[in-house]
Amino acid sequence: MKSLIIADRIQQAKYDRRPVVALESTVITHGMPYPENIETALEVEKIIEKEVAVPATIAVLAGKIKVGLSRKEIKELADREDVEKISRRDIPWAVSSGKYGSTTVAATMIASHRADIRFFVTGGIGGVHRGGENSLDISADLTELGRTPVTVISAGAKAILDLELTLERLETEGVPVLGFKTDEFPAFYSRKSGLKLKIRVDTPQDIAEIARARDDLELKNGILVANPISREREIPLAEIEPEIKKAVAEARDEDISGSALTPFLLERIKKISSGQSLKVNIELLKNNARLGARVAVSHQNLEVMGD
Ligand code: PSU
Ligand code: MN
Repeated sequence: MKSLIIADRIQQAKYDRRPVVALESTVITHGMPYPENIETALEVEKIIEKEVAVPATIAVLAGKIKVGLSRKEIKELADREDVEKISRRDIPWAVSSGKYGSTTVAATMIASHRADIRFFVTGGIGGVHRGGENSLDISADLTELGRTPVTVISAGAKAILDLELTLERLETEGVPVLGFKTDEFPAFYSRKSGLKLKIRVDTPQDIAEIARARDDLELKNGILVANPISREREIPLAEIEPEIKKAVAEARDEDISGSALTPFLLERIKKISSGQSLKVNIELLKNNARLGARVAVSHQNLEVMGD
């Protein structure tokens, strides 16, 4: 594939059968401000390395999808002002016109799958926006989870969304949603949403085993792991909800829609919460990186045991 470049160190890691974990880049360019974005992106990679797995941050660089950015490339991406947010629909255009782009959950899943990376860490996935029953603004992340066999480790879907409709849509897409040490779907900034999950898992190995059962049966769907933020760091739903409502109303007043909506809402909530939401966002990314690496390691061990 001439439009997809897999970094040598990632190819080597795959060859050596070491566990590799993919990371998205939209959260760097459109999800967090400078300089927290660079700091977090690099720190998250370090956390994965500490768990003895190999991090592979993914983005589009001058029209090539690159799997496994170097630290220098991560910094360059965060510094540029012409970086497009790339979801599935945008990939052919970004490649043919030589763009720089950061990949969303959907686009990162596609690239991970092409590079044979099975586990991918993010903050929160996109989902059905509030009012989505009328606007039909439903993130391509959900359809991607329905068709690409990558396991996504997240803190659930972003609280700016309609979480109930998001879960319904995931069910339709055939996506198992696994609550890590929880019976409830977390609400990104908060541990609880009031929405019950059917499947609870308590160890990384539980998750790896579910992924293996899926592969054994050649089911091609993704899996979503919902890993709640810690008790000490969460912003309770009752506290953040009025702030989200304010941001959603502002977006409506300013006619913000399409792919600009998620970045707009995240930025507004950060301002309204005086930066507290950003701190939580960083914390849950680190949390997810730790869990994602452990799942990849556990999965690798099961493969080696070969049962
Ligand atoms: N999670 C975050 N910050 C983000 C995103 C997720 O904490 O910026 C990004 C992800 O890349 C996700 C995208 O795939 O937002 C969803 O955008 P949309 O709703 O336009 O599909
Ligand atoms: Mn959208």
